[in-house]
Amino acid sequence: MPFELPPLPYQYDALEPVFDAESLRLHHEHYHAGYIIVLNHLLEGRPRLNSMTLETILLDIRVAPESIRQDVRCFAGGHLNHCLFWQAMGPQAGGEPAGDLRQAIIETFGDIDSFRSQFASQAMGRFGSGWVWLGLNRYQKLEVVTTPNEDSPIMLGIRPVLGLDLWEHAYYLKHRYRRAEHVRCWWNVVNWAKVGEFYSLNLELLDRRPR
Ligand code: MN3
Repeated sequence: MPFELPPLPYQYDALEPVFDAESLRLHHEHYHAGYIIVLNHLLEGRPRLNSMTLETILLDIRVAPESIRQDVRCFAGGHLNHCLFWQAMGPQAGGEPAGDLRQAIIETFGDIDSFRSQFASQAMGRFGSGWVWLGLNRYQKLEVVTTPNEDSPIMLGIRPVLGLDLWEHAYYLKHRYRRAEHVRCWWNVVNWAKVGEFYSLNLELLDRRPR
């Protein structure tokens, strides 16, 4: 079954003024949709790859034949990264994490502000295009990591629960070159309830996996 562009769980103007409607539409209808078109083309007529989840492929990218390996890495990663990105945002969101996720963030980073500043400084430190992530490592501990291009944190053994797109296409219309402003404003649309669900879900997955 070819992949399809999942609709956003909100309207294109729902994240104004953090993301203007035009940026969000282009990002979803042009960039994300484009990744899926190429991904489907790459996987066409390859039943072995098609029988695997994208996570499985990215965990060991060598399962993809060398001739398409680099492209699969980019476009499978791009599709997964954006799926998580859209879902972890929402209108009337922002605020602070709650529940188990809040506890884990405080345990790992000291407090919520220290987490935010570590996330922001890693975002600023990622040269060129890429992503910054909050994710769970195989010891079920939270980590902030960045990835270049469309690499998935899964390739680093990190299961993502929250990610921010650092490509200029994510913020250039609104913030121009000001990545720090993009990161700072973005906290206002983070859907912490959803991120909390991803956290619990991934903890469970890691629980079931033999170590
Ligand atoms: Mn993007």
